Amino acid sequence: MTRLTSQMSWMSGEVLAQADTAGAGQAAGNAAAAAGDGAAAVADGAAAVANGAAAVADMARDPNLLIPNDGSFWLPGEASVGAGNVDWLFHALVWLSIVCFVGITIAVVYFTVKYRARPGHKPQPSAHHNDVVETIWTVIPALICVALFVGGWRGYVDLSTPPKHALEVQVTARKWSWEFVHPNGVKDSVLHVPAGRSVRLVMKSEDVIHSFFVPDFRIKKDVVPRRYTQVWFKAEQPTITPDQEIGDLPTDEQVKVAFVGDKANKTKIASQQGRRLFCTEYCGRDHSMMKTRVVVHNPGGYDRYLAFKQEEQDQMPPLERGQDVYARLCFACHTVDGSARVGPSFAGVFGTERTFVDGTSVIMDENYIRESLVNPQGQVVQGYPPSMPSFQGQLSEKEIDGVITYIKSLK
Ligand code: HEC
Ligand SMILES: [Cu+2]
Repeated sequence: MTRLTSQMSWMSGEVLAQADTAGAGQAAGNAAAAAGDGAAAVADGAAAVANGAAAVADMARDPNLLIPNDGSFWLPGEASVGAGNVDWLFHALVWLSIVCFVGITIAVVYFTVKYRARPGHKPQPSAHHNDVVETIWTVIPALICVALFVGGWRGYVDLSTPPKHALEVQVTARKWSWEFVHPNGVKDSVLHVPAGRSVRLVMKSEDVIHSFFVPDFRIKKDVVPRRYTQVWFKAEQPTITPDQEIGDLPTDEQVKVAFVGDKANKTKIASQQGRRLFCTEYCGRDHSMMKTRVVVHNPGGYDRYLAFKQEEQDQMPPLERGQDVYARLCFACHTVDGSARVGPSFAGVFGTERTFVDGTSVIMDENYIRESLVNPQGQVVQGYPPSMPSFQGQLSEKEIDGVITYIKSLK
């Protein structure tokens, strides 16, 4: 049943996306109307609905999504080893339901007509019980249920036990994006994997419950805060052709720098097609935007992708790096637009006086930001809870420099 529901939600994903945004539009509308600003509410609502329509159009148009035509009425094409088992069970359930439904309906209609009340007909005596018939109608459904259970159980066990030596990718879900971290430290918002190799995803959430779903691979797993969940898959078919892969990185350092700075590779990676990947647990306002793709590489392509990304991330200018860190780690509690979240906003604070709960104060400079990161409980800003976690040992020197540059840049 869960599988059935999941597939239905997969099929109506675009409708849901629209419903989400329409709902948000309505909520915004209500709030504004309550404030006595009817016209603005209508305008807001209309804007939200227009956004929703654009989002749906976007999803349909996304040229990077690979949606081949080998799917059936019920399911998209199978793109992972083991997807066949899931489909077999799904079809067995569907056909079983159809056969039972049609059979029972025909019998009901037939008996209703045959034994209908009419003049001259008395009620027929009915048998008290019949051991043979009762045994048959108990044993056969029981066997069918056991068979379905065994099929489902085996699939579940298979899904929760990744093969040893699988490639491991760390996944972080947050409102409203996915982040994938590869063994060499490369971070990306699109999942890249090699073809023909088992991939194990170790997943966690930074806020609410999300759910990882790749319909073509038939894998789905909740991503939960304060706990790791895992899922694995093995995709045999690359989603791109060999000439859509980037070339080998040159070995000479100087050439390498130029090669990495070259926008062509960046563009090439950004346009590599992949299979649909999205969050399938309603997780707040922009849930429908929590979608990306899985690019499956040809032999060697994954390693070149990793090498390129690593060089690129090494050479990232401080401002971009700071922005990157902010989006990954600070965004949940700090805004850059002046409004307070859990902690104070980063907008326009550099160089201003900060007052702490113990009454002391200091002008925010580079050292103060560094201190806030490694020892946040040392100076707690007045009006805020002492709830900032320490990032000591979790951020590199380069990343701290980046954060400082970024905060300074926010006027
Ligand atoms: C779980 C919430 C949380 C996260 C995540 C978090 N902070 Fe904070 N941060 C706070 C709170 C609460 C305060 C205010 C209390 C205090 O000073 O400890 C604060 C204060 C600060 C201050 C001092 C601000 C001021 O106005 O004086 C800086 C700088 C800062 N955080 C930087 C960061 C950076 C950079 C990150 C990401 C790497 C980060 N924080 C992640 C909650 C958080
Ligand atoms: Cu989500």
